[in-house]
Amino acid sequence: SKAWLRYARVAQANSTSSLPASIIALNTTKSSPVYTAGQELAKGIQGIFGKRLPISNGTAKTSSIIVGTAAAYEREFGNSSHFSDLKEDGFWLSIDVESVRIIGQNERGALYGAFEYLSHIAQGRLGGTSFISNPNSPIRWVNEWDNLDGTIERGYAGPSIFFKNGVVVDDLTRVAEYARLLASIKINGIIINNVNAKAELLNSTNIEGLARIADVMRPFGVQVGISLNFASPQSFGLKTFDPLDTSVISWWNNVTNQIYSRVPDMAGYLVKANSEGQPGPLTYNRTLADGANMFAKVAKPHGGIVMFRAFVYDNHLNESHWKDDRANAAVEFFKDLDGKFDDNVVVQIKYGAIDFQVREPVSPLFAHLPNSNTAIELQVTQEYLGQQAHLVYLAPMWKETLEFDMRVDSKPSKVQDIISGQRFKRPLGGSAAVVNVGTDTNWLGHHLALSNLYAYGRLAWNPSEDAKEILQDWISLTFSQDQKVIDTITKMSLLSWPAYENYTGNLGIQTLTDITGNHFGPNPRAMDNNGWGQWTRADSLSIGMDRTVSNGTGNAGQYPKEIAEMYENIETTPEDLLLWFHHVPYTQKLKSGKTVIQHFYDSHYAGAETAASFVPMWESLKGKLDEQRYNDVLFRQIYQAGHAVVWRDAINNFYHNLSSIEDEQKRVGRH
Ligand code: GCW
Repeated sequence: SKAWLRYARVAQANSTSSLPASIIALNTTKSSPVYTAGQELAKGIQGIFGKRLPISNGTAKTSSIIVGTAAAYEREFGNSSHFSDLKEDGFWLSIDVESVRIIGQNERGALYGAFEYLSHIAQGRLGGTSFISNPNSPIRWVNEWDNLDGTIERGYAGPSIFFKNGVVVDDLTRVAEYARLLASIKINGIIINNVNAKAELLNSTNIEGLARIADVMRPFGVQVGISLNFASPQSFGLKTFDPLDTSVISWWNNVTNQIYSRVPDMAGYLVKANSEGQPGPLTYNRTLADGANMFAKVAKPHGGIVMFRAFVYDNHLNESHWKDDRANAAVEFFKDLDGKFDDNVVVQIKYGAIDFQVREPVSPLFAHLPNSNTAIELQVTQEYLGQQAHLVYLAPMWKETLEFDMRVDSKPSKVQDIISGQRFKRPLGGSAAVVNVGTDTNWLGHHLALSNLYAYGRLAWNPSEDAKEILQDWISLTFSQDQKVIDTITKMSLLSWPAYENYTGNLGIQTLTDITGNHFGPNPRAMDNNGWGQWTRADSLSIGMDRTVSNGTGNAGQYPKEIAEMYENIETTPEDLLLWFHHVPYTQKLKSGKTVIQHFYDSHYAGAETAASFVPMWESLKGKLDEQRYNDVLFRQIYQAGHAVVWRDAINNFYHNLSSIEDEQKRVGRH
């Protein structure tokens, strides 16, 4: 449960001579993140150096670690020129032999600086340095899909740490531990319940529970928010939930005031409306913006934010219509609403055009909302990506999305600059990741899956960071600074996403899983003739979705001109998205000279082989890691190796049967 906050003794830290003599925390209120920072510094230094430093609020200037806000520092010690470039939540960290200064723009920033300092010394980086660190965007949230009964939708690490039997649990120890973990990666907000929300969350018992959760997370600078069920007023006895009805508005106003009177710093609301059976404003012929703005208006006086999900689509599509396309839905529903959202609404957009697949083009919606705040939605929980039974390090995939240049108006328009607000000069924006931690002691069910949570925080703060460097920091903090440990886990992790793509869904065909059920394990047949609109259009001759403007669903045309042209033309479409945008014969030649079908066969073998190679790689670390984690991961890697073979054979046999085309290497089918 310590994750990357182990504070193991480091070899270089044998001598404590380079350590200041005391910690000065410039706030002694227990709920203050600066107080937390003081405690955390003492704890970390004790672990890393084996020395307990006294914490004081004294004024000693030399030989001390001082942590506090810029304002508090200047009050105590006079003005400083170091802080002028600090942005909200940012910090200045200065490490010198006898003097460490950790100064936040606000209290939360000071805590972030303390964790940053500890991360430095925990990795044996004991040299002097001085720098300012500011976030790329203000919203760095996690979403938890926890239900009030304690189950978690798409959670793979045991039941909820927040809820049980319809109410908030009594013992919030794990919640506090989670807040600490989140603060250490600079996450500042959390939505604690499922977007498929229940009205009962708003009863008085649960509002009290929410307040208790906020109380334990507050010392870590993590603000709590909730998902709302749009029809809540009706569940509580009103005749309607029409967002323009005055009784509905005053009902929401009243509930919101109640919540904020108990949780004055509540982050805000998350809303999934008119999606997958959830209620929403369209029921009353009101727009999605009308719905979002109703919440925005009641939350605004309290400083609350409304995250409004763009995941709206018709889940009863009919595949016999060649032009039906779920990938078109978000733009169709939202583009005309641009500029109509209140300024404390943020449109939360899933990274891909459909749904958390192993490979998708960036959602075209990012290019259509220049007059709205936006955030990207990622998944740390590996819904379509092996559900933590498979190692899949996701930072490389997120980086591709964040760095993708949408070329809006033929100008540089990276997704990371759109969501930060920079590109379109928006005041708000950022990211949210669905995490779904559970009561398992290791939070996510697979020790190695924590690299994804860690990387999410790092990229939310600074998307320009390198996926490999983030990973190596995580390994060294989590396991060991032994070079072989770092090299081996790095190698496995960086091979893992391409391997998973190889054995689950090639060339942009999506994760070929059981689409109507639990989204785990191979089921290529289920990927057609479903109302969900996740289709491959595979028949005996050909495969792929024609999303061109000239002959298909027109989805390519939803992208800005330069990108649209790239996807419209089969020659310029990146091959890893070939079948996302084009319908081709199995015999279509790729740049490698292979046919599509042969590429399928070969990739599935290659992917399964890579997954199998993780086992001996991991075994080569025996003796270098504690036994429990060594064995836990070994168990998962053996499972992954076997399951990759199941994927390989299921998919290869399916397309072999369908196409009647032989594998050149005679591995597929019966011989
Ligand atoms: O991917 C789908 C999931 C649903 C989820 C939905 C959403 C919370 O299968 O379980 O519901 O997305 O993101 O709303």
